[in-house]
Amino acid sequence: MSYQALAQEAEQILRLNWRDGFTVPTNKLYPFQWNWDSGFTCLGHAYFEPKWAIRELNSLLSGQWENGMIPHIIFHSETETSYFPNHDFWNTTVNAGAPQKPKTSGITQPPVHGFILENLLSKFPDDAALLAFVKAIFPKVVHSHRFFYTYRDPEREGLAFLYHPWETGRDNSPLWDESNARIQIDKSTLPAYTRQDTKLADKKERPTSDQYDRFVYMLELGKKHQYDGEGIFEESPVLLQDTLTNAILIQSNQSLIRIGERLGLDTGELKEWQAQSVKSFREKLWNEKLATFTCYDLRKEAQIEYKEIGGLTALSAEIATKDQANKLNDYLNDLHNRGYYLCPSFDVDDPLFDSKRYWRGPIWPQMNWLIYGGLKAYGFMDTAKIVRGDFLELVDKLGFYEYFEAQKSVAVQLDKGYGGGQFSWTSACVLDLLHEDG
Ligand code: 9WN
Repeated sequence: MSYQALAQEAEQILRLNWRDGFTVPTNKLYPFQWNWDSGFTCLGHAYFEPKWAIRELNSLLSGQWENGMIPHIIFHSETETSYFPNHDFWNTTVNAGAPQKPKTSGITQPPVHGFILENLLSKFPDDAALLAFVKAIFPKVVHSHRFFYTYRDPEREGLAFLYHPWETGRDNSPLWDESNARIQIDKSTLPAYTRQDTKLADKKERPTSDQYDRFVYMLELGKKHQYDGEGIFEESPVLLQDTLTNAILIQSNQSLIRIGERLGLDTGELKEWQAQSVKSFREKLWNEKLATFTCYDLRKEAQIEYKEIGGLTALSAEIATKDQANKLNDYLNDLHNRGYYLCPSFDVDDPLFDSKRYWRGPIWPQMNWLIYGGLKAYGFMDTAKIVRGDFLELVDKLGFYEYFEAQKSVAVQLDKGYGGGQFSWTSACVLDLLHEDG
């Protein structure tokens, strides 16, 4: 397919997934607005309906809680029943600061919106409507960061913890396996539920039922503590300082600082958070033996020693030193030379690698977009080109799917990608990366 045809299809999909004010990640599998998806989706709107980006973010922020949290799902429809868990199951009325309408989930997702705003401003630097919008929502986005520093960092380390795997955006990554194993599921007390996802996507490409039991268990634990109570930190068997979420928080802090300085807005608090977060990320999460950044298990008080995609986001957030960045770049080049598409979501040499199953191996569009930017920032132009080219090749060959096979020898035998089709962030990342040099 020519680049022009790819761009046309990307735009068609984003128009198809637009719901007069926000975008669904894909038509059936995910019928509401998702937090970090909507941020990435704005990158695509910028190329054909820039005003949609403003509406998209306004819709997302209509679900913000008084404590600052931007929920991971905004249920703009209360009658849609094709997704589990729906708004009733979350029952966010347990927290007085949750909005009555729209209904939302009770957990969050990686805070991409600061750097998405900066990206939009770089595309339309003098657009008066965009500038006014950015000024108006700046305090709300800062407040969403304050949520992480207030409710998710009780020891004031500058590193936010997550307790629900859905919050990292990479739900069933092996990262969670050891913590998940601490949860004793008692079917007689776990609320009854019916999954909808496996009716709409291939079971082999989705999390297992054991993992879903744990997703529900953790949801109930959050609910018991009004979703922001101190009891979560005290009681949760799963407490993880995630590389990706903290790197994205740092990247967005930096974008907000630059925006604030340009527009004359207060950046004092952001600068304080940022200094501490960058320091702690570097000191606590780097693993010399694995030559990557790793997540930290607060219950076990140890790093989770896996090479996985979160470690690479230290490039996009420009946290890595030059030496650390060189090591991450070497790792990616080695994978490329061994016949893998970049960037697999999990260590291809680990027995837990599963090239089909969601966050246990496949390639994810928005991750390639992030890592492409990070490689460029460090001057690794050749690797950046591979990351961009691999993603565009996968979409061209296998369609606008949610995620993709990482092994070239397997991908060549396939006629489609994995998970949901006609996917919004895939389309948005295609549009944005097509405008970069090849
Ligand atoms: C749960 C929407 C979301 C993404 C996540 C991805 C997947 C949801 C699910 O889909 O998670 O939030 O039901 O599997 O893991 O990153 O935001 O695209």
